Amino acid sequence: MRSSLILHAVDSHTEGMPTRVITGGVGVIPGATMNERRLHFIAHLDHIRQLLMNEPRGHASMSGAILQPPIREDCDYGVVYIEASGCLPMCGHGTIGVATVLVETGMVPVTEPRTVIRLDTPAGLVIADVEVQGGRAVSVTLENVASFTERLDETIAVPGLGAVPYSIAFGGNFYAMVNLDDVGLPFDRARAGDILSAGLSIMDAINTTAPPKHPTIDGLGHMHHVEFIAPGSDATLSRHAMAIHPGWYDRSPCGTGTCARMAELYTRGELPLGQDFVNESFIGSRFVGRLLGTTTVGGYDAVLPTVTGRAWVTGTAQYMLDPYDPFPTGFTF
Ligand code: PYC
Repeated sequence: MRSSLILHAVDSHTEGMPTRVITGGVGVIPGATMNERRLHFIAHLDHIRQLLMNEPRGHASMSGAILQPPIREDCDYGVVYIEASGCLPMCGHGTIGVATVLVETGMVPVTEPRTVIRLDTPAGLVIADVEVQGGRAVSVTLENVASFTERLDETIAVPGLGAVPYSIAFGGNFYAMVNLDDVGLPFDRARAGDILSAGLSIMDAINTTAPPKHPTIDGLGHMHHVEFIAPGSDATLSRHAMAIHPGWYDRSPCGTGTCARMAELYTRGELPLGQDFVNESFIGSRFVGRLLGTTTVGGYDAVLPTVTGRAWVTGTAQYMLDPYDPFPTGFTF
C-alpha cells in the first residue's frame, strides 16, 4: 500500500447532513487568525479539500471540518470548514458535528450534564454547549456569531423568473431569503431540480448586480445560499429548501441559515428575544433557534443567536492518496 498523504477522519451527520471531521494529517495551517488560515488554505491547500470532498471519497453535497490548534487563547480548538463548494467562514451543522465528535471520542474532557467547548472559527468565537447523558452527546446548542439583516424587502431582476422579492441576512454566511410562492414553485422534493436552478439564477443576479459584503470578515463578498421559504412558515415554525452554490441542498436545517432567518424575523418585529424558533429542512429534520440579545456589527444592528441540533458519529477513516491515483483531487460529476 502506497500513500503520499494520509488524513484521519471521524465522519458524522447532523440532522442528515454529513460532517467529515479531520482530526489529523493536515498540520497547522499558517495564519495569525482563523480567517487568515482559511484564506491560506484556499490559496495553497485546496487540493486537500478537493481530495476529501469530491468523488470518489466524497460527493456533491459533502461537507467537513479540519481541526486546528486554536489561535485565540480562550478556545479549545480551531476549525477550518470545507465543503464540496469551498471553505465557509462558519458552518452550523458542521460545528454541531465537530462538538459531537469531540465529546464522543474523548478529545475534550467530558463533564455531565453539560460539556462546554469553545471554538475558534474563521467567523469568530462559537461556543458549543453539549448536553451529555451517560457519556453520549445528546444535543448541541451553539452560541453563534452575531447575525444581522443586510437588506430587507428588495427586488432583483432574474432572467427567466422576472422581478423576485428577497431579503439578505448574515448568520455566519450570507443568505438570500425568498418565498417559494414568489418564484411559483411548490415545497416539494420532486421539484428539487427546478428550485435549485431558480436559486442559482437568483445568486447569479445578486452577485452580478449587488453582492453583499461583510464589514469585518475578509474575503466574504458574495452570496452563495438561497433560503427558499415554504408557504405557511412563520416566526415559530419555518420550513425551507436551502439551495447552495454551485448546485446542492443542505440536508440539515442549516445552522447559519437558521441564524440569518432569525435575524431577518427579528428585524421584521416578528421574532422577539427569548422565543423558540423551529427551522425545518427540505428532508424534514429540525433545529431550534433562539435570540439571546442584541449588539452591532460594523454599523449593522445585530442579534446574538443560539441554535440547537443533534449529530451522530457514522464512522472513522484514514483517507489516503496513492501517488499513482489518476484523480489526486477527485472529480465532480
Ligand atoms: O449548517 O450552517 C450550516 C450550513 C452551511 C452550509 C451547509 N450547512
